[in-house]
Amino acid sequence: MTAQQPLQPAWDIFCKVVDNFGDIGVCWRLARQLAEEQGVAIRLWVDDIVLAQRFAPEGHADVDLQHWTEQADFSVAATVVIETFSCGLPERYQQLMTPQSIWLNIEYLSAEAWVEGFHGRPSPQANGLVRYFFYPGFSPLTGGLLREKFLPQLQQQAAQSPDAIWQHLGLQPKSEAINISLFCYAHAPVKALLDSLAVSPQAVRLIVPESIALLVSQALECQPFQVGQSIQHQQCTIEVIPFLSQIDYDSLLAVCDLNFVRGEDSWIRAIWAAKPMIWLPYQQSEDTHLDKLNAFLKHYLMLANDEVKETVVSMMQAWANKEWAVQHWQGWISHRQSTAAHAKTYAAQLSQQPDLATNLVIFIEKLRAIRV
Ligand code: TRH
Repeated sequence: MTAQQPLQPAWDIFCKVVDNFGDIGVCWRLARQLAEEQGVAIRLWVDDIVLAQRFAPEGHADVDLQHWTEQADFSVAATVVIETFSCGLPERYQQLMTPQSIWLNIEYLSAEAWVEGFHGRPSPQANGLVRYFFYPGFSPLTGGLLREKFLPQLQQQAAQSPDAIWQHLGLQPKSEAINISLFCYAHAPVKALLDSLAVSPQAVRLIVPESIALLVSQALECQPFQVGQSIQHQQCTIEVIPFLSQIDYDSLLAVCDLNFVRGEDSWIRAIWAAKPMIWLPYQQSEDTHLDKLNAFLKHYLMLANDEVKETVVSMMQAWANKEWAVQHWQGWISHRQSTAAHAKTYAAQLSQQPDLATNLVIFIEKLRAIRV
C-alpha cells in the first residue's frame, strides 16, 4: 500500500497581508473565481490566516486556505504558482519548483499607461526559474480586471428590488434620501464631507462600515459609534453597519446612489456597481498615488461630457487632496443624473473586455504551449 500521495494542487496562490483588506480581498476573490468559473482547485497560502478566516468565514469547497508560515509544509509545488503584489515565494517552495513550473506575479492595479509595457514580461531568476509579470489594468493590453459572471444578475436584482437588498443588509429602504456608502482612509477629509452633508439641500443617508466608524465618530467629536447605531447630523443620517461579506458589499454599492471607495478591490467593485463613485487611492510616498488618481480620471472620463468631467474631477481631487467643501456636494447634486448616466456607460463599456481570471488562464495556456 503506497503512502497516500499528496494531491497535486492545480494552482498555488501566495498572499502576504501588508495592511487593510485589499491583499486578502483581491486574493480571495481571485481564488474563488478561478475555482467557480475556471474549474481550478486552489491552495491559497496566507500569512495572516486569522484575517483571511475573518474575511471569508464561510470558506470555499475548492479553495484550500493554508497558513503560510516558516514551518509550512508545502509538500509539493503546484504546476502554476501565483505570487501576488510581489510578496515573494518562500525559498523552500522555490526549491520544489521545476523549469516546467509556471510562476506569475500579479501586481497592484494602476490605470497608468506604463503598465501595458510591463504586462506579461518574463523575469528570469538566479535559480533558473522564470517569473512573469501579470499586470491588472483597464486596457486590452493588460491583464484586465477581476469581474465575476454573477455581477450582471446582482445588478439586476439591485435595480428591480432594492428594498429586498436594504432589508438583507439590515437597513430600512430610504428612497427619499440620497444613499451614500463611505469607505475611506484616515487621511480623507471626513469632517468636511460630514459638514457638507449636514447642510445638504436633500436628505442624505451615509452608510458607514464598522472598520471606519471610529473615523466618523472622531470627526464629529462623539463617543465611538457602534454597529447598528443611527446618528442624526442635521440633514445627514449616519448608519453604522457591520463589515459585510464581499458579495453583500457589492449589493450595498449597487443600491447606493454614490459610493466612496478606496485602495484597489472596492475601487473596481464600485466601477462594476455602475453608480457615481469617488475613489481614494492608497496613500504612497512622493504623492505617487495622485499620479494613479489622475491616470484613472483620464481613463474614466475619456468619453464623458464637460459637465461630468468637471464635476467628477473636482470631487475626486478635493477628496484626495483634503480640500472637500460644501460646493463639491452641491455640485454633485446638480449633476447627479449626468454622473449616474456616465457611470453606467463606463461600466458597460469596460465590461466588454475579458476579465482578469479569464486572461490569466489564457496567459498560462500560452506559456504551457511554448514549454512543451
Ligand atoms: O482595504 P483596502 O484599503 O486595501 C488596500 C488596497 O488593496 C491597496 O491597494 C493595498 O496597497 C493595501 O490594501 C495594502 O482597500 P480595498 O482594496 O478596497 O480592499 C477592501 C476589501 O474589503 C475589498 O475586497 C472590499 C472588502 N470589503 C468587504 O468585503 N466588506 C466591507 O464591508 C467593506 C467595507 C469592504
